[in-house]
Amino acid sequence: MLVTPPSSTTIAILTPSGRGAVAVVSIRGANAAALVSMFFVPRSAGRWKHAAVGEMLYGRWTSDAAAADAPAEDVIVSRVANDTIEVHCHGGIASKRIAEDLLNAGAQLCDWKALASQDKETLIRAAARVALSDTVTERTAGVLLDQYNGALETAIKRIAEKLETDASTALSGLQQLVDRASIGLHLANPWRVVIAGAPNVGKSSLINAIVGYDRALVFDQPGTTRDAVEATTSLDGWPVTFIDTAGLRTTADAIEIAGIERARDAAKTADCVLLVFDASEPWTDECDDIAREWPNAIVVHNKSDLQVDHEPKRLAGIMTSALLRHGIDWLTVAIIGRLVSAEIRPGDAVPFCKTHVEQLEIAKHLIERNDLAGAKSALLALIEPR
Ligand SMILES: Nc1nc2c(ncn2[C@@H]2O[C@H](COP(=O)(O)OP(=O)(O)O)[C@@H](O)[C@H]2O)c(=O)[nH]1
Ligand SMILES: [Mg+2]
Repeated sequence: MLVTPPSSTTIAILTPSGRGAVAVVSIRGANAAALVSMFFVPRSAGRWKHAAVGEMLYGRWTSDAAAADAPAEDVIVSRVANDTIEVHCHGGIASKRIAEDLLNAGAQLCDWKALASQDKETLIRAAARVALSDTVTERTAGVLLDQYNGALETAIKRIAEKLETDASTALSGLQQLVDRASIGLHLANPWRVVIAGAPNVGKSSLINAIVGYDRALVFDQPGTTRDAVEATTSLDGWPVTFIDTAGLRTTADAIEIAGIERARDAAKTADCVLLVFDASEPWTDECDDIAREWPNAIVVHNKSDLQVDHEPKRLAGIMTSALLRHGIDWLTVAIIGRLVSAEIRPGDAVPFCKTHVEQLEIAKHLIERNDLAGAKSALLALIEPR
């Protein structure tokens, strides 16, 4: 009874992997209904063949209709489009078995993101749908939802139209979009903030104070954080990953040196570095050396609850006490100020995909070189239906 469907019949599990009470298996292709019919028997017989798009049918999925003891499962089957059927079933073993039945019958497994990119949506809408599944805060989901609903496409269309009459307004509109890309590119990828500084100044304690729970290793023996420990949190609705590092200092300990090197590597790719000093310790030449290595860092003087050393050479910075949680709000304001460079209001257009940003940059350069027709087609390529 094995039907060989055309190789274009693809299945994808739409629900995330892991434990879950329910799962959804999507089957797509001209032969999708025939394939599902091999295993699915609706409660009201005969309805399935003529099921309209949008109709949902309750019934039973039997892995092998010929075997009386074959595993069976209650499912809901829905035709969501002419060539697309969804099977709603229990998660775990049940969804795996349903997928296996379909694969054994000749369907091909496909990642749902690849399936989404086959949709006849515009590039931007399809990308927003995928990015929405990767985003972790309500605020970033809201911005992506705006792009899914057309904010970016409308802005690009307006700029393309403006090119006909007023190239300089079009250029400034495009520049505004490009400026927002530094935020857009982090909607589905948290910003990375590295915490550096000498051992024992309170780096790990500061991470714990910022994220609100004990994530990083705190120990009163200098130099005990040997691996970079990460913790992701939301600051004012923006996703930020903090990376704790081993202390920066000269050391003969091989493991410690490796940790310090990792800290320097992590800082190279970070969006921002917090450089922490101990406010209660004298300011030394070594402090100056560290500060020189990280000229763009946000400087933090921690342990402000102790007797503070007011050496005039001490760099200006934010005073905190990780112990008493003093100054943490100021610190988070400074971090957000550094990371989120533009104001984003509801409904604003925000480019959020590297390839789209590159295309916008190309259009910008073409306008600057007075190739308005070229710029217009570069913009339209982003929004035309596929
Ligand atoms: N008094 C005081 N002690 C602190 C503060 N922050 C950290 N410490 C203590 O300093 C020691 C080193 O802290 P830790 O976070 O492990 O420093 P790290 O080596 O830079 O990661 C621990 O004993 C902490 O309890 C603070 O704000 N005030
Ligand atoms: Mg530490």
